[in-house]
Amino acid sequence: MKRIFSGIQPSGEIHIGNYVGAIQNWVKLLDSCDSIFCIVDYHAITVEYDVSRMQRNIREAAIVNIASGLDPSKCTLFVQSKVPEHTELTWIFNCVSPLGELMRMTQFKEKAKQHLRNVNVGLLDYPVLQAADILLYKADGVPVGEDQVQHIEFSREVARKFNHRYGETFPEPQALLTKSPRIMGLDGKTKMSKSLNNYIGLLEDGDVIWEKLRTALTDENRKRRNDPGNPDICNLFTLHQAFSTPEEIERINRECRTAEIGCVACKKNLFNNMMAHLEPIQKRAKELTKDQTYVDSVLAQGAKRCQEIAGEVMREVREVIGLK
Ligand code: AQP
Repeated sequence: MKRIFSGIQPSGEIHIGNYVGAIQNWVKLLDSCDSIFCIVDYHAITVEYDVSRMQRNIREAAIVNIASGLDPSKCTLFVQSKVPEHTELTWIFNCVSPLGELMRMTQFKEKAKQHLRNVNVGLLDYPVLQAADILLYKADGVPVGEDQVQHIEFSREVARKFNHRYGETFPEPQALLTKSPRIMGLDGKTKMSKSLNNYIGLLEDGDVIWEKLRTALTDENRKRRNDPGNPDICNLFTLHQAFSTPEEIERINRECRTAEIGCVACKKNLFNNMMAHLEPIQKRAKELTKDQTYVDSVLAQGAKRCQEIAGEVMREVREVIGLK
């Protein structure tokens, strides 16, 4: 059975970009892969964060993931900092990682601009920690959104460099994408992101979601109701593709281009489909919130299994690098 690994940062509310770009794929792969999912708290501390909210964010990330369909009997879910081998392997990978490549990473450049007063080494080293996360479990596949493809490419390079220097040890993992790998924020300008106020949270109330959709940017060139629109450049059409049926997507595509449907009706349609999808997740999340013991036990079992795998792989790594 192939192994997949993927992570999510406990950096705020999990949103429909995370869900459509990554979590849906995680759920789809559960039956065919040995699936390991990680709440990557070490990644989340590379930017300024509210220390008092961290544990709540970690717990909420676990709850949302389980409620979204990550059945704990079919996968392993754990918190990164509970397996210290992640940081140990990061150091070893630091010593084969090209600095120039790290400085050219798109996410680093964007984050460095966003956090001018806190361009720390961790921000630069983020892809190395990510390579360690993945390779510590010798994962074959990494289901992620498009924003992470460059980092997976980097992980492949780290595996190649390590193998070249020390002998064949790690597989080269493949990025696995969904059919909607990049969801833009409601402003239509930047990627939907927890750390930017441009998202629809998976657990948000219907009236909050409707207000966000109602005011979301569509095709900017469509000024009046009777102007034809262009779904190819409309962010909300991307969301229809994630939440509506193929027949509806086809109809919206046609009726938008001929101005038969206006943006408000199109948004209402999307809202109904989105809520039909999110309501069962929200209901399950409410139940899980009341059953903290269960959520904690899922994370504890996950950490136990990962400590075992990671311990094994690190023994092998220490041996091949001459530090046994
Ligand atoms: N907008 C998105 N569209 C598609 N996939 C996305 N992912 C994130 N945003 C989108 C995918 O979700 C997984 C978890 O990523 P993350 O925890 O880094 O999510 P985030 O919302 O991007 O988090 P932050 O804290 O706001 O981080 P930055 O600012 O770094 O983006 C990944 O598989 C990701 O690809």
